[in-house]
Amino acid sequence: MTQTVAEPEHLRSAFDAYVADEKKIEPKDWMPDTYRRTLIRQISQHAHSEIIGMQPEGNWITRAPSLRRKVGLMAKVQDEAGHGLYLYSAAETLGVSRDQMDADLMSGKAKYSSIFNYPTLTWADIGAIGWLVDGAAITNQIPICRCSYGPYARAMIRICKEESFHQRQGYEIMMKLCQGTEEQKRMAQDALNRWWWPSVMMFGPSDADSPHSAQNMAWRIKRFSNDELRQRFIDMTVKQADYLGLTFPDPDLKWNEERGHYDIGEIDWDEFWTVVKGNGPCNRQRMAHRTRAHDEGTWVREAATAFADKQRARQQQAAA
Ligand code: FAQ
Repeated sequence: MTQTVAEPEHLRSAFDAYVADEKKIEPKDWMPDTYRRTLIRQISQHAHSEIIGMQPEGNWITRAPSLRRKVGLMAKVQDEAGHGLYLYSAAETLGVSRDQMDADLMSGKAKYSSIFNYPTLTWADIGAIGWLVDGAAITNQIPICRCSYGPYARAMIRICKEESFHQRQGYEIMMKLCQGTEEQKRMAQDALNRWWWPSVMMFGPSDADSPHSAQNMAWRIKRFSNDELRQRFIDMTVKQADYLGLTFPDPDLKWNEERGHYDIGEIDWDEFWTVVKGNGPCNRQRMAHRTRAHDEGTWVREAATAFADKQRARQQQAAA
């Protein structure tokens, strides 16, 4: 990232010291332009991920196997819409408009998490998403509750509580399937087989190939590197799969006594970058659906704006 405006050195060093002292930056505080831009990038991508992430699960609301499962899934998908909204609001405090963020998503300029470009083929995928995708999301996001930017850190506290509930509902779906018939257990295993590697990839490129990590860690936006968080997720999840009686689609997965961690096989980074660059199994479908929903919501945005204008005019008349 290049700095476009020369920034006073004393402001920059005061900022660095403030952040190093674990103090929170608030919207009206001075901040380096690169810090502002990197936060807009990360928070808006995070918001887009929540909104696009509603699609693979929304696909199963009408086909959930019971009323209880339908209620749980609807609540989860609604929570994700809420997370998107807190995050868009947090990004707006940095001076970017919601319209701009929407435009960047729909033009393909802004990214969203690679994981949401995979299809949900069976009900077991809803269990696997809750267990693995929310499990990975929490592992990555709990440290963001201590992020140096106040509005992002505060939004993450509630989001993590809700994600943790989502993870449990997913694991409970997997548990029921694994305790069910042979066919149900096969569905659970098939879902783990398909969602495991994409979940491992969610943490982003390995540290050596992560251009933003060093600066983001210095600014206390990130607290741990992509590989550290990935390892934490793997170590936690292997034990959970053992309890379910499921196995991983990775012959090289094994405990490394010396490191005190599980080793895994080679991650297919070609697949990761293919998906990130827009050519995964569902990228086009996700964007077409999002664009259609945005267009169909035009009248709602216009009506809300007209109503707000009317209220404002009434208040001004009453005050005059
Ligand atoms: N997919 O240098 P780094 C959820 C991009 S929410 C796509 O390592 P950074 C809830 C990265 O943007 C899931 N792109 O970057 C839910 C950058 O590209 P850029 C989302 C990826 O920012 C659950 C380039 O690669 N979570 O799941 C991915 O330091 C269930 C270089 O990477 C967040 O957004 C990826 N997986 O670290 C909803 C958490 N990874 O921008 C529904 C907040 C990397 O230069 C159902 N974000 N890239 O063009 C973060 O913690 C960070 O932004 C990382 C990436 C860790 C994602």
